[in-house]
Amino acid sequence: MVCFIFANRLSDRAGIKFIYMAAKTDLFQSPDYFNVDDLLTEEQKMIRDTVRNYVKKEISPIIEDYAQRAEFPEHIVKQMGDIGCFGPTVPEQYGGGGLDYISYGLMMQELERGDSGVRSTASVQGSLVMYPIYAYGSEEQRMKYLPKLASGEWLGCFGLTEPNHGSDPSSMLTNIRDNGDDYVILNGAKMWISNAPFSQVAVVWAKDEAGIIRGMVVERGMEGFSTPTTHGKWSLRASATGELVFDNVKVPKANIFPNVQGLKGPLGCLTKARYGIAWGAVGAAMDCYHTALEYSKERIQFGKPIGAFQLQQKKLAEMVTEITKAQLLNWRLGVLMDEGKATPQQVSMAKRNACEIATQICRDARQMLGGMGITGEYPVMRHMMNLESVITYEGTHDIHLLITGMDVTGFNAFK
Ligand code: TGC
Ligand code: FAD
Repeated sequence: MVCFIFANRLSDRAGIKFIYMAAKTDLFQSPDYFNVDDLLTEEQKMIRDTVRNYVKKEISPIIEDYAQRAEFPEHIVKQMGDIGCFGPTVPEQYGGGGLDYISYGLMMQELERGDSGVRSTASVQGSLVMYPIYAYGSEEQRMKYLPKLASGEWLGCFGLTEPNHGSDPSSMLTNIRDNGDDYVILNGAKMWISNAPFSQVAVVWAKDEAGIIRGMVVERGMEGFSTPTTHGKWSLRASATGELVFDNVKVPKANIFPNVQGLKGPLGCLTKARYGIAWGAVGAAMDCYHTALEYSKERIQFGKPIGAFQLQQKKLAEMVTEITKAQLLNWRLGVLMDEGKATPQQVSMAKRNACEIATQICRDARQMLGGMGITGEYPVMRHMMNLESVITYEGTHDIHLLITGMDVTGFNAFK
């Protein structure tokens, strides 16, 4: 409603008519230039359409307003749990969806078509919180946490990055000390943690006395554990970001993951989440392409639609080409994931490619919308700013390039 009034005011002032009002109803249609739909099963298409309809009904009408106010729409957590967006690949006996990786990718594509922050909430919950509990946890840990996380009753977060250790998490300082009883003592701080201010549980990575990285579940309410909110973001404004501060927190030894040690623990989770981002960023790109295409057919300058000018057609043609290439790359990666053959390096390439093309498409779309492109009347500027986080988190653009570089040359540029 707030946005609607804003639209009227803008239109009145500028003397412009209904072209701007069209943005109020989400009429998104996905580009599918190479009939990628033919590669999907009926079930995958149904899952994709369910999430698409959810986004149209529940996310698109509210998200601009929440982003403008830099507020997290907490109520969507339960909604996303209800439609199965949390832990779709986790087995059903733990509350997950038991689905394939292409279905998971399509879900992330549709959520991020709505907003990267909404997809972030689901990525963190499913790939960075539920996945490690499922893959590295004890049966007791699985039964205690997974059903509540899958349903959206609880929200979780993932603490790896520290104030002085981002791209290089192996140098982390957060640590646990064993006092010989049933608890370890956790000290340190994590920074830039999605979902942190609203989370009931945090999956935290810390070094033991031997310097070995261990993962554990820290619960809100444990004495000495706090989650201050990070303010002042120009990106992912509808997603809550915070710190995790541990001041002599007594964590039960029963909360430590028994089945993984070392950096491969958190990096294994990141492979799953980066896979979801590869699909998600394409969703944001699709939304910007669709918006720019429709606008170009309606906006008249020099007596004809701007879409009739060659320069604008070049932008649209390049957008749909890059979206199509990324769709096919993601689909093939999904097949490899389902076959258990995908490598982390392939996932890095897909994440990096999707972020690259999506940021460029959003910037071009914003320019095609002229002055209107900088307003919240259209989703483009919000996507564009969100993607500055997406291209940075889960491994920066340059880190993923170096991962590919190492894979093809055999030389490790990190060491
Ligand atoms: P390195 O010596 O290469 O590897 C250590 C061990 O890990 C294994 N490994 C992986 N395992 C699974 N998946 C991967 N992607 C893996 N990459 C490496 C590796 O085989 C080795 O295993 P082992 O058995 O020999 O011990 O480690 P390194 O210290 O040299 O670091 C390599 C580097 C730079 C690639 C890595 O540190 C890295 O990826 N850095 C980027 C950090 C990052 O992505 N942080 C993300 C934080 S979480 C986040 O951003 C969430 S945002 C969520 C949202 O809101 O959506
Ligand atoms: P730095 O590592 O300091 O990098 C700065 C620059 O140096 C980058 O351009 C980088 O590419 C470059 N650089 C670094 N090393 C090299 C090298 N070897 N060679 C060449 N260039 C290099 N983390 C979590 O643990 N959990 C979360 O939920 C989470 N959510 C996030 C949400 C948001 C909105 C943001 C912005 C970040 C989030 N992060 C989270 C943190 C994110 O993963 C880090 O920001 C990211 O890994 C980069 O770390 P950094 O910011 O410390 O940058």
